[in-house]
Amino acid sequence: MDIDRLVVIGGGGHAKVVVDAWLAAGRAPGTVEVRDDDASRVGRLLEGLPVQVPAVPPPAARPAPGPGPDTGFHVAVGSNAVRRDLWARAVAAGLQPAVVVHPRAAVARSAVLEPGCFVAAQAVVGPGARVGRGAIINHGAVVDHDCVVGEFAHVAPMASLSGGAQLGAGSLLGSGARILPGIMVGADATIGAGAVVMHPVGDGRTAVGVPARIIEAQ
Ligand code: JB2
Repeated sequence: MDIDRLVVIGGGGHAKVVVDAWLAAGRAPGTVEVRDDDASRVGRLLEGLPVQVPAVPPPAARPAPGPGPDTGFHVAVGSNAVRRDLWARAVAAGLQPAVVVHPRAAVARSAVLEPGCFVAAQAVVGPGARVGRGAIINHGAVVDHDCVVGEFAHVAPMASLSGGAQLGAGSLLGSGARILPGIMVGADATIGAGAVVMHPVGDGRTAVGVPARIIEAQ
């Protein structure tokens, strides 16, 4: 979806990154608004923009349908579970999800970016790769050729998936962690910062270290 106005849902650190990516593409500050459910954030400036409540804009706060700018929403919250919930609320309210890609990310022509995902500055998404809806590819992360990042997953800064690797829906690949070629990590899994995943990791598991080993829940 090509849009020329953006509603950013979330008013914390990740929202700053998303707003910056939007503005870095040369768009005017008046084309983006920031919304949060946390009333204590109202009026605070986020990258120069005042935070408004509630997170999902009520109909009266939306542009009238018809000719004029097309508006999309982007949920900019780091928690995969919260991001998924806010996404569902926004879609139920009739809003359209928008992909946001920093102009200095490198996304291959044959990569697929599903609705509402985010690709940060210096990130790479290789040929044939797929990034699921609502997923985050954070600063400097690498999603190599033919990899799959599931919906509402998060590839943290400087983390990487080598060719053909997979990260399941709702999973976190921690900062600087690596998944070696063709290895699969399941859904709702957590890979600790700096880990090197050499063997498959099942749904809901946590793996840490080099080589990565499964640890039980504390
Ligand atoms: O249950 C919730 C909820 N929990 C947190 N419901 C709703 N509606 N909103 C929730 N939030 C919102 O997430 C807060 O109101 C706030 O907008 C945001 C949390 O902001 P914070 O700055 O704590 O985190 P973040 O999610 O923006 O960023 C985290 O994830 C990024 C990927 C941080 O860890 C960053 O350092 C990281 N880069």
